[in-house]
Amino acid sequence: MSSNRTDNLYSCLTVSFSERVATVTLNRPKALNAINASMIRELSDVLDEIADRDALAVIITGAGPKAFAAGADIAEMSAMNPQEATSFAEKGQGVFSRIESFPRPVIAAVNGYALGGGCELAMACDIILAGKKAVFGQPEVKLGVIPGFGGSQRMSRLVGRQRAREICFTGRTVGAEEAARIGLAARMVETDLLSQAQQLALQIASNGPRAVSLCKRAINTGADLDMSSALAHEAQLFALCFASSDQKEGMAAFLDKRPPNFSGQ
Ligand code: DAK
Repeated sequence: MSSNRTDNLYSCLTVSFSERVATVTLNRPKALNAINASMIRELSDVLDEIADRDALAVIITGAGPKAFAAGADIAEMSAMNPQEATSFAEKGQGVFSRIESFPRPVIAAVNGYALGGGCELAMACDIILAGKKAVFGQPEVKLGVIPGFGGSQRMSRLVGRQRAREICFTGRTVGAEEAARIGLAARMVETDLLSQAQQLALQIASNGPRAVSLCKRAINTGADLDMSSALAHEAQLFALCFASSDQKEGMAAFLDKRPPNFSGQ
C-alpha cells in the first residue's frame, strides 16, 4: 500500500501512507507547528483514519526545518476563557493518551524544537528519534504555568525524577545528544531522520503485529504497576499470543526455516 493524501481533509497536519506505515506531519510551520485546538482535533481524527487503513506503524514529525512542535499555541491559549481552557486540556490529554495506548507503535521523528506541548507529544509516542537539531524542553514555568499535557509525569518516567525536576524547574532546553544520553530519546540520528524513522517503522512492521501491539501494552501498563502485578499482566498477555495465528505462523516459519507471513490475527 503506498499513497499520499492530497485531498486536504486536514488543515493543521498531513498524512501519507507508504508500505503500511503512516506518516503524520504537524503542519503549521509558520507558527513552528504550535499545537492549537484544531490540531488536537485532527490528531484524533487522523488516528481514526490510520486505524481504518490498518497501518502497522505510525511516524509523527513536524513540517519545515525548524520544529517538531514549539508547544501549545500560546496565542490561542492566551485568549482562552476557563471553559475553553478546560476543553483544550481535556481534549489534549485525551489525544495524547490515545497515542500512548494506540495499538500500533508510534515513532516521534523530532526534527527541531519539541518544546512544552511538543515535547509532551513526543513523549506520548513509543520511541523518540532525535534529529541532530532536535531541542527538547518543558519551558512552561517561564510562562507561569506547568506542563499540562502530561509532561511532568512522562518526563520523570523517562529520565527519572531528579533530572525531570531539573529540566522542568529551569525550563532549560535539552539537545539531541543529551536527550539520547538520558533516555528522553531512544537515539540521535545524524542524517536522514525521516528515512531512518521509516526504516525503524518497517523493521517493527515486519514482526508479528499482534505481538508488537501486546508488547506495547505490556510495557506501558506494567510501568505503572508493582513488579509482581506487572509480571502477572505480562503472563496474561503472553498467554493471549497463543490464541493468535501470528504465534502459530511465527513459530512454524522458524521451524520450517522460512520467513513468516503474519496476518496480524
Ligand atoms: N505558540 C504560538 N506561536 C509560536 C509558538 C507557540 N508555542 N512558538 C513559536 N511561535 C511562533 C512565533 O510567535 C513566531 O510567529 P511570528 O512572530 O512569525 O508570527 C514564529 O512561530 C516563529 O517563532 P520565533 O520568531 O520565536 O522563532 P525563533 O527561532 O526566534 O525562536 C523558539 C524559536 C522555539 C525558541 C521560540 O519561538 C519560542 O520560545 N517559542 C515558545 C516556546 C514555548 O514556550 N513553548 C511552550 C509553550 S506552552 C495545558 C496543556 C498544555 C500546555 C499547558 C497547559 N493544560 C492541559 C492545562 C502546554 C503549554 C505549552 O506548550
